[in-house]
Amino acid sequence: ATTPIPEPRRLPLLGNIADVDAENSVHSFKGLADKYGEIYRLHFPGARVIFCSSQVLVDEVCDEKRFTKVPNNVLVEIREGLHDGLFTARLDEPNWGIAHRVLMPAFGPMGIRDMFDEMKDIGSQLALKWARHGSHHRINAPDDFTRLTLDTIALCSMGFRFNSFYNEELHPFLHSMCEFLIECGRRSQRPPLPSFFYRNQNRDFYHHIDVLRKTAEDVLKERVSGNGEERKDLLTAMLKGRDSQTGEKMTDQSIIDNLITFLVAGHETTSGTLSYAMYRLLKNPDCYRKVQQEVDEVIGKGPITVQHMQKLPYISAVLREALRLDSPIPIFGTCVNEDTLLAGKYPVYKGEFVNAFLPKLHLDPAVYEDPLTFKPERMLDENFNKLPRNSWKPFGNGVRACIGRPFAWQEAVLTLAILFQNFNFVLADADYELHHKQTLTIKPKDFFIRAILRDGLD
Ligand code: MNH
Repeated sequence: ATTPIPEPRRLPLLGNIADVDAENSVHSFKGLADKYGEIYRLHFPGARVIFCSSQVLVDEVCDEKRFTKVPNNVLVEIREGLHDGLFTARLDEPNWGIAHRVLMPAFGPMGIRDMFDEMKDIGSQLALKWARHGSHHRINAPDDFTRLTLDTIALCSMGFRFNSFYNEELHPFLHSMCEFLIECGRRSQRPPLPSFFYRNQNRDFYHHIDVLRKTAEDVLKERVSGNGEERKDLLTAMLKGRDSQTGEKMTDQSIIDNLITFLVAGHETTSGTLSYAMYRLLKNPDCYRKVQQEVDEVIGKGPITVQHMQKLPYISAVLREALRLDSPIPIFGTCVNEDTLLAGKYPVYKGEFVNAFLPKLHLDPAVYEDPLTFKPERMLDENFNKLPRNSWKPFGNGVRACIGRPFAWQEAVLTLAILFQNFNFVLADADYELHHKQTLTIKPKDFFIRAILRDGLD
């Protein structure tokens, strides 16, 4: 016998639009999961979307024979600018396979180690800024972590320095990228009126895409003309690499798509991860002390090296546990290949969208004891490796999982190591309670800290 998937009541034309807060849809989806349980279906004009919130259901959705990523919703809008770049491509588009195979080695352990020195360069700029501001300065942690992650990905992917720590104003490329992403969000929410109604917005939208693509094209041309050719970065990997399967090289257009993709996919996510980790540590003094202890014992006061990165298991566990409680990308979407039953009882139909909903998956009481409590210990390797399949998914799934994961991991571990080696931290507002700001990703809202040099005189 089958069980129908619960569906909230809906309006004739608008479906469930009124059930979802346009500013904070994730919060609405959470509330609906509280009310309707591990699975529910929403209807929107032109699409039906199912949300899965338990490990048992998400585990099935991760079966790539039955479910496939098809860019949906805001990804469709981002495709206007980034085309079949890795993040926004359909799986059957040839450029996805070519770019995936060319880039996998560059994002592997060796490739990432080569980027350590440049990551440390940017991390040191962050530490220097916080040291100079002094212990009374209110630091907007998510803002400065975003400067860090943007400057890091731009430097390591194409040798470009935004110097965000030295400018109050955003670099024109970054300004256009922010405006582009904000407008992608709006476009995915607005009613489908004739384009005439949106002509001003559309003109600006395509102007920002032009700025992004022109800047990336200039960097590409400069590199091809011989400057910086000896760099070991992602641009070099894309220019030199050949697809192991077809022998093909990436086209210039595909290289430009992916350069911008790295910046889009690689900055808010890593910055959100660092912000959530910092928040959790400040709310859990025992864990905070263990991080400081680990840094002092493993690194001490000397220079941080790439060899240290494998020797900080507690910091890794902190990052994993922070991502469990708050995943910057809280949803990944798939599409049903053929009519099938979920959990042997819920019918889903070919072409329907099925979302894995991480804010609930990651609190599944069948997997996580005391799920609301921050306990990095449960994420130490010996425990982490024993978790049921597909119960921790902040990096997505299968061949469409995050290609930048080792990059983000090294950057985040290194940044926490630099910061805890040099500073003590306190909340700038002792009574701060976590709120989320949702853009393309989610990150802490109005989260301010103070940084006190450990051996400083101030
Ligand atoms: Mn990343 C895909 C999360 C850092 C580049 N990333 C994904 C997906 C998730 C994700 C989830 C899958 C999305 C989907 O199924 O639609 N990414 C993260 C998180 C961090 C992160 C939580 C940081 C922590 N990502 C990075 C960094 C880069 C990057 C850093 C670049 C250097 N991510 C990508 C790319 C894809 C992706 C590219 C698309 C991969 C593909 O589909 O082939």
